[in-house]
Amino acid sequence: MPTPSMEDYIEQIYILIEAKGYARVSDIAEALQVHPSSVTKMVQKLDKDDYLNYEKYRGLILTPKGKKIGKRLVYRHELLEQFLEIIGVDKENIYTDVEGIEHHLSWNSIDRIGDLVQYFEEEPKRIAELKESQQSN
Ligand SMILES: [Mn+2]
Repeated sequence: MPTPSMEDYIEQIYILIEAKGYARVSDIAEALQVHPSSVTKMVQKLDKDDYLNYEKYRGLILTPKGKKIGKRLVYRHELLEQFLEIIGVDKENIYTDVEGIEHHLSWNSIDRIGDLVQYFEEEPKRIAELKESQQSN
């Protein structure tokens, strides 16, 4: 199992590769607001654990294992954003709150939150009802 910090890197590398086709150490450093030397260190660890292949001057690619986990981590982040939005959390808090909780929930909880989001989305009336009940609080 990747640590929370490893998860942040895999998630960000996955997003960069999806968006641009590649992920450079400098792009990862900028996205995660860390020093490039920390990125190099982590990327070497992720390589050793078989999440990616890193060659110093050729860049890096995710292994099938890294891709699979990256996809799940991005899904988890987006799901939690959707969840907080549905329950009425203010827009400006959503990203930071998701970054704070995403690593600390079991996949069991994530799946149940997924059910709940689906429950609301398949019937927009339910979201409206929730909003009404919040207004009376
Ligand atoms: Mn995230």
